[in-house]
Amino acid sequence: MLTFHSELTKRRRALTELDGGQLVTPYECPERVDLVLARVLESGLGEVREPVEHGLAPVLAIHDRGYVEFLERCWADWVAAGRQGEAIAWIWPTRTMPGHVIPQHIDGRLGHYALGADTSICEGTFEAAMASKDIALSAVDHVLATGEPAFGLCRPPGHHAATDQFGGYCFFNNAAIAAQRALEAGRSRVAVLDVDFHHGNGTQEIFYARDDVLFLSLHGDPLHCFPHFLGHADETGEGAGEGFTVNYPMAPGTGYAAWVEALEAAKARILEAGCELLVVSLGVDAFEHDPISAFTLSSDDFTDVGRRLGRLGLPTVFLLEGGYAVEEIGLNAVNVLSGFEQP
Ligand code: SP5
Ligand code: ZN
Repeated sequence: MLTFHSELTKRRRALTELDGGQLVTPYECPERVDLVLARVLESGLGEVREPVEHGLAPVLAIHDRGYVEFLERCWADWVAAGRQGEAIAWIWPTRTMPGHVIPQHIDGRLGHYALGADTSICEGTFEAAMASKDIALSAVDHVLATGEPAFGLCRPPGHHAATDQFGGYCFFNNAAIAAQRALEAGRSRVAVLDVDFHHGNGTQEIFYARDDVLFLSLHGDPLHCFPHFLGHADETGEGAGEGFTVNYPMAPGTGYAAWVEALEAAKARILEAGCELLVVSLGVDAFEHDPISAFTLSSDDFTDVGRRLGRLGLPTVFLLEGGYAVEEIGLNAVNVLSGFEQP
């Protein structure tokens, strides 16, 4: 299958992540892209292409305009405020201080538009996020045009990004932007299947009241795992979207046998709902050696995941999300893709 890749994704090279009360080197680093690309090339998966620029219109079909403008200006505003480090949110609207007016000060704006403190904004973040969504759009366009599968080597990832919030290393919701693109190209229902270890809170929020996108997520139980405040099994959609959000939270320590049962249940729901295209939010952080996650999938299990997805027989676009065991990220991601091609 084709891979879409851009060197521009490496324009984001954050130096800091607030983790465990310390500033550490971010888990979501540009080397991830090089390692996945290297594995794509050595495995002979197929041709690698540059994405086509799609501009902001497909972003604004999903995200709030004020949010997009904030992301574009954030680093310049932060520097203009005389700050030395990277832009990290540190005060938020809360239950007792809901904050119905968007502040003008950069500290208030950061809190308004951030959903966590794990994601620093640095120079180049907006450009990398633009390249990442162009990769997702180019990949889905290829699937729509040919029916053949495609892999978007997206970075930064997208599934934690909500209508007007960034966090969890995500800025633009690549999977949501791609799903919307497929609807606009005439597909009547699209499935977004999120196999990243973390719940895809952003994708869920974006489509929660809609029945044209079926969102399904297999993830660490939010009682114990990031993002902690969304992803419970009783969140099933609202209004017209009732029944079109499906969550499979699983306890830390969950292994492949239990995980694959959830995968098969999700596949059955995708077929039942009559989805015409599948967007896979392909995080490989369910891997047993992932440094920030808690499932125990092996590299061979990822091949089996791909095979099982291939048996759905749907036009499919894979978009990279998380995966932080940097040594093995290429192997694990490409195992899914190779498995898909030999179902
Ligand atoms: C796309 C994606 O996978 N985003 C995940 C964001 C998770 N950010 C919070 C990570 C907290 C890590 N704490 C682990 C402690 C080990 N030192
Ligand atoms: Zn993740």
